[in-house]
Amino acid sequence: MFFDKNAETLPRSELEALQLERLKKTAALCYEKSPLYKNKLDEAGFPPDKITSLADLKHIPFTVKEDFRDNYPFGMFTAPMREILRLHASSGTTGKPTVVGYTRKDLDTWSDCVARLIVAVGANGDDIAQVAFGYGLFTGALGLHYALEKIGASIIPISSGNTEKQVTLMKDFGTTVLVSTPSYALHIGETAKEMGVGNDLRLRLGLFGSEGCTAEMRGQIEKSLNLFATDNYGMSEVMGPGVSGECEYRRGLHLNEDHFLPEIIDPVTGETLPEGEKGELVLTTLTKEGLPVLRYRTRDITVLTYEKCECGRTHARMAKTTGRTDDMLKIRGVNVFPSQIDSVIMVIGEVAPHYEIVASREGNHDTLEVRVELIDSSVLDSYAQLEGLRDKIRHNLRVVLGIDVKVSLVEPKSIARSAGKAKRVIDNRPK
Ligand code: DLL
Repeated sequence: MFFDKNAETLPRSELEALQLERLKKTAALCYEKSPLYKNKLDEAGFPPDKITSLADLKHIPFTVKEDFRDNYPFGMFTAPMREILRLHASSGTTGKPTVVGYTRKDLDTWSDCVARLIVAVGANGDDIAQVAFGYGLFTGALGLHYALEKIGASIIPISSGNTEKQVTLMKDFGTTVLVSTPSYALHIGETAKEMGVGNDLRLRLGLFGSEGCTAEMRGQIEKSLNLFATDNYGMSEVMGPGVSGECEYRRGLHLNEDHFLPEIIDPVTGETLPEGEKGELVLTTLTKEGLPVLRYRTRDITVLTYEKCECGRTHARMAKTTGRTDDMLKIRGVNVFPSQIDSVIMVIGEVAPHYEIVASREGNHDTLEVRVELIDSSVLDSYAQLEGLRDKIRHNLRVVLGIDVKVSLVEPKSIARSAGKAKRVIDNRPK
């Protein structure tokens, strides 16, 4: 199903012509209205009038998260404040939040972009959608909210948290679509089971995103909530949700390429990589007015394919991200991505899908501990059973990671649940 079939199935030559025209416009807007971009482009000796093809993109300098922080709060905006209708912000682990602003047209484009993605997985006007993302400065809740409104769904703007109430309303209101982070969906599923209402729910579709979700974790969510789980991706700096999302075939996430121009670069050298190679995703906005970005380094690692999808969409697809360049833990010289650990834990039947990863330093030696929650605490009474389970997890982790990891099995319910993005990594090593 399509929200905007024409745009979503544009032949590639027409799409590229449109992208080039929009790229020129966006670069000119940045150059004219933003001292930051004027300086960047002048320093690179590449003012916007030099752009003649999409290949010229590589001459444009990158934009990074620090640019937002350095220009806090509104220094990156290219529209006057009276034209900015909405502000959102995302707080990182350090420093000032990144602040983003939207004009009326930006808000309209945003809800169109998200609407495309949710219609692509079958959401429609008959749905009752429970938005369990946190409403507020985070782009997730309002991003999905206005798109659901646009397609005519009935929205329950419950926000995140208060999980038992989530389950009660889900049952009483006959919620058919759940919108949340995948980790919160797992927690909702667990709570529904404890409340004994698992079989009374009418959920059919999960619109998840905002954090990684391995295939194994998706399997867990689908089993516990009995729904079709789909993934959508985005970031505040570029728009919020609505950058890319799966269609019903779930073979990668379609990028709204008429609004965002994607590239894959080598995160170390910054060189653009050819199609099919894995690297860091870089995005340029093509239609934004309030806060356009040129070559924003997302830090997310993925791979793009331009092959036409079975659903008929022509827009490039990105693979589910395998992690962020800044998520990666370097343990004794080996690169470890939390998603690798996730894929092991999620398929071990005796443990819950809740875990923590703790990196420490002993002398000059980095160590990694994975704390996993048991489903049944009686295992703790049997040394042989406990050791057997610990050995199995340790072995499976060694196969995937290539290094030895300490595995600790902890009491059921002892690892904190998250109502938003799960924070699974604790890095105690000195900086
Ligand atoms: O998380 C926007 C969003 C909200 C997307 C709701 C989808 C649904 P930020 O808080 O700025 O924005 O975080 C952006 O989250 O660079 C990725 O590292 C990560 N991320 C977002 N979506 C996904 C996803 C929102 N589907 C950062 N899979 C991004 C993996 C994701 N990581």
